[in-house]
Amino acid sequence: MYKLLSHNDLDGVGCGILAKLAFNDKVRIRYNSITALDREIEFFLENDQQKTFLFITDLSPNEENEKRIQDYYQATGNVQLLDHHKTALHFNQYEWGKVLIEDEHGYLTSATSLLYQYLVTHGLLEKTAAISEFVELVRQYDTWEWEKNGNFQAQRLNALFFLVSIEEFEEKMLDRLKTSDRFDFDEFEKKILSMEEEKIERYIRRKKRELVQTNLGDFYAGVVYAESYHSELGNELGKENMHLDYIAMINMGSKRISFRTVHDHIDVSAIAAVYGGGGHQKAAGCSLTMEAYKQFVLATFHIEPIPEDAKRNRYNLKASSFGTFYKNQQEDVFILFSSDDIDWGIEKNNTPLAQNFASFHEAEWFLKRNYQVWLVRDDLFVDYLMQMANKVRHQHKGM
Ligand SMILES: [Mn+2]
Repeated sequence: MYKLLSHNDLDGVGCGILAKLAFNDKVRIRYNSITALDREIEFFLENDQQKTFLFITDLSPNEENEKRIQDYYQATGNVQLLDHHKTALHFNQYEWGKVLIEDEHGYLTSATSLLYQYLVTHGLLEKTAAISEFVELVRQYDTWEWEKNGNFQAQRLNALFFLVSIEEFEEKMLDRLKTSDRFDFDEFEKKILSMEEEKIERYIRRKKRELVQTNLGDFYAGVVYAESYHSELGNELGKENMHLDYIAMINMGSKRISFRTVHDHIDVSAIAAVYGGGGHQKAAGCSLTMEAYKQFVLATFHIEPIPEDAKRNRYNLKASSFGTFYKNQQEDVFILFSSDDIDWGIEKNNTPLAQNFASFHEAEWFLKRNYQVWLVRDDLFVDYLMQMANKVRHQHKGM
């Protein structure tokens, strides 16, 4: 018999599907949240016969269970942990641990891709085109590589995963992987997936208007309350707010925070670790501990969301040679300009700031981080220019 304890996300359930393909009814599977894993391990070690082979995928046991598993391994040899999280690398010290972030070809791994490789090399599962395609979609989704590659099939697979129950998803995928030559969605799935995509778009549009900006330690963070679509939302908010180091998405119901960054120089797994969580460089999470609550909820509760940059302007454009106009909540007006396209400067309420910048983006980054500004709409921009023109005319009359 086999027992698989895996994560309850797409990558974790991908492992369960592979295990069922390999072992059929000889495997029992439990999908767990990060916090529920240790209970399951304890239950397994207390209740299972020593003949059962234990797989743990996409999740890390705590220190106590690490020791218990080592004892179980020494007694039986029946354990394999497979993971790709940076925070799990210490399991490589055990014969039963294999944690790999990047494979020998330089591709980021996922738990599903690691288990696939394991099962195939141990002769437990036969490679097919359909299974390989499925595993690759899961890997690209989990590592976010799909975005770089424009592989929307991967995003759609994850969307489908959330549209149906885990049992239904498993059943659909098992049936497809056993019978099809290639992996694809059927017509009905394609229809509901396109409806779902529209729904996600509307959700993200609403959340963009709720994002607040705050300064925590050395970092500038965007904070938003969100229960769903964390990957899509965190990515979109991060890209629209490049001046923020990371986005923190708070789920009050489950008392958890998800962290996302779009920057290569920021490691959100280190930020999550401060509050006892973990994850990847660009995607991590932690429980909403009292400490985290104070910093992310209490300290940001009074902050107003910053309006989005105006999107449909024809005149007030970024990096324009006429200068670009911004405003903040205190009604200060900022003009970002360059007289020679080399040095960029900022005027605040007609008074130049001391700093100079090497590019428009650097100047805007500074402005957005320090003054919480947004690009104003054309009509406000034109109003402002008219006021200035009036002033100039009056000055001339007075002369
Ligand atoms: Mn994973």
